[in-house]
Parts: sequence; C-alpha cells; structure tokens
Amino acid sequence: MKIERLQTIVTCPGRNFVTVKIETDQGVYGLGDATLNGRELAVKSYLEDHVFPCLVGRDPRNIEDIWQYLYRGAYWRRGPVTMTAIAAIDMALWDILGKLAGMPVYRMLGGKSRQGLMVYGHATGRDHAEAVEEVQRHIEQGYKAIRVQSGVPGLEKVYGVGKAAGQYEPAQKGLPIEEAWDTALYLRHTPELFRKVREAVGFEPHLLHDAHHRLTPMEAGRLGKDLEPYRLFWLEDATPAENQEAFRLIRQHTTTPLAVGEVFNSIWDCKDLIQQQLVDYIRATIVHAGGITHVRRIADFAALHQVRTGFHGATDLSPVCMAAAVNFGLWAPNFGIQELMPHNALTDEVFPHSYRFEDGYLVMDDVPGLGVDIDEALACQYPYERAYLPVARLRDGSMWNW
Ligand code: CS2
Ligand code: MG
Repeated sequence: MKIERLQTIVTCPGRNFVTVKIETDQGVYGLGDATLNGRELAVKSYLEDHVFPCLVGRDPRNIEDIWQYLYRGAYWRRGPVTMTAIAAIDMALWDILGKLAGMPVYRMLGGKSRQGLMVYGHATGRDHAEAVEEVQRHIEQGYKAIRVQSGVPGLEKVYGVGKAAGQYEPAQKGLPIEEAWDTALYLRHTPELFRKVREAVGFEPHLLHDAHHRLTPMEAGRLGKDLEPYRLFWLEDATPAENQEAFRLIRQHTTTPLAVGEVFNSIWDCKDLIQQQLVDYIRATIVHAGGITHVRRIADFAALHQVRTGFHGATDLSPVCMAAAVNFGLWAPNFGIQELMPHNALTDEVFPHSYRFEDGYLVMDDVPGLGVDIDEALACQYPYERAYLPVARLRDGSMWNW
C-alpha cells in the first residue's frame, strides 16, 4: 500500500482551519488537523513545500517510522509549526489505519477505559453576575465541569470574555488587537468571582479557571491560595512555563490543582513538570504536540507520575482534532477531563463527526478511523481570512502575556 496524494484544505467557516488529507493507492484516505491559530499558513507551507514530497510512495501503515522520519529528519526539531505539521500527518495515518482495520482508533490504542469523556464548558461573563448566570446555564445543559472567566472591573477587555455573554472567539480578523492588563485588579477580583459562583451553585459542579500565562509564579501562588476555599478543579496556565522550575514556587504556596500545556509541542516542554509532579493535569493536545503517536508518549509518562490528561479543546482546534482527542480519551487510563468549546453549526457541517455531547460527557459511535470527515465542496466556499490572537500590554505600555 502506498501514499498516493497529500493535500491541505484551508477553510474559514467562522474561523480558519487547516486540514491535511492523505489518499492511498487503494482508495482509503485519512484526515489530520493542522490548525495553528494565527499562524495557519506557516503550517500549510511547511507541509506542502517540505513534507508532502517526502511522503509520496511510502506505506501509510508505517506510522511510527514516518513520525521518526519527520521528527529526526527535520534536523530543526520541535516548535509549534513543525510539531503541528507532524501531528496532522500522524492523525491522518491513524485515521487510515483504523479504516483499513475497520476499527475506531481508540480500539487500535487498546480499547475503552470509559464510556465517555467528562468535559468542561466555558462560562464567560462581562461581569460577575453574567458569569454566574452562564455557569447556571451550563449546569442546566448537563455540564459537570465549567470553566469560569469574567471581565475585570477597570479593564476594557480581558482574555476569555467576549462582547456578549457566552460568546468568545479569541482570533480576530485584521491585525492583533491590543488589550491593557493589570494583574493587581485581576488578583483582587477573581477570588470574589468564585465566592459568588460557589454561593450560587454550591460545591457540586467542578469549577476551573484559566489564568492564561499572565501571572508571575508568586502571584500565581497567591491566587491559588486565595481560591482554595472554592475548591477549583484546576487553575490553568498560572504562569508561563518555559521555566518549568517556576511551578515549584507555585506548588509551595497552594494546593489548588494546576494544569498547563496547551502551548506545549513536545514531551521536552513538560518532562520536568510531570516527573516532579509540579502540575496535576497536562494539556498538550494532539494537533500541536506531534499527533497521537507523541501525545501517547506524554500521557504514558504522565501516568507514571500520577498526572492526568486535560487536553486543550478550544474552537481553534478543528473537529478533526476533537475526534482524535475523543478516541484518545476513551483509551487513556489517566484521562482527566476534556475541554469542549462547541464549534458553530457551519463548522460542524463542514466537518461531520461521530462524537457528541451527552449529559456532560463526549461520547461517540464506533466508526472506523477517527470518526470525522470533511465536506470539501462546502469547505472551499469559505476562503482563509487572516486573523490574529490579541496581544496584551501592561498599563505602562510594556508588552505582557495575553
Ligand atoms: C484557551 C484558549 O481554551 C483555552 O484554555 O487558552 O482559548 C486559547 O487562548 C486559544 O486556544 C488560543 O488559540
Ligand atoms: Mg487555556
């Protein structure tokens, strides 16, 4: 069996997605998500100009060898563009293998460890009252776990809060929007947000919060301690994690569980965090961390150190990645939780898939491969539109972490 044709399909049904389609000489094809929010065309070029020519004629069933070839053969290893490109090829090859075997990918990995994946939704409010209402709306929809983000009095725009309740799409068309940030205001108001939420809904629902890289380690330690009475499921991206050692400082000051890793692209970004149990959940996701083949290594390493998975699942990860994540999460013995930011109806039409939300969980029917497809005729009606994630500056104008 040979790889006969490889292509990227770029579509923008409300936001940009890049998809890889690999076709074999026996008529079976596979799909992989290659979307890197705000840098989509870099991955498209990496694939088309540098990867695709090397893969034509290879046996698509040799997934590990192709992974090693693309990783070691690049010479310039790691990084979000490289590892997203490798991830897309890897997902598509697993999709092909499942179709050939007539099995869903989770069964190829080792079968079901659970019937469904507990997910967390996004409750966002421009103020605390709206955020509380959004939490209550998610509970009514059946969510068992809810991430809570709200506006901060005195700040015009902050990460995680859109122009109306519940809506939030970080990437905006045109050049990057600049947001002003003030840590002191955020630290003052965030514990109060969770006091109000717990007062309104009690301690049954799991509550999560994303600090989104904006704190120093000691500020994160302080926030984690201030949030302890509200028993968070996790505090995410408490501080930028290039310096994995920074998390030791946070750990020394709080028992609030920590999650990190949606911006990680290889095991080397999180080896120390996991080995020294400086975090509780690892968020490295299949589309940005080298695909199923590499994320399986991360998850297995994490399992040895009592760290669980908590994959990224924002709208800028396409239904192809989400389908791979559901297969992976059904298998992974140390699955923790899966983020679910539902895509819009048009995206779901472009990418028909077998996973679905049921009473707080993602479940899926047994479909060979990943259980997702792409309507190419529909996809090509929505051309790429350049869009960027915002940037943040402190009030004095210094660049900060968005
Ligand atoms: C966020 C994302 O989902 C999350 O936890 O961190 O909204 C993130 O900002 C975007 O995926 C970036 O593209
Ligand atoms: Mg996040």
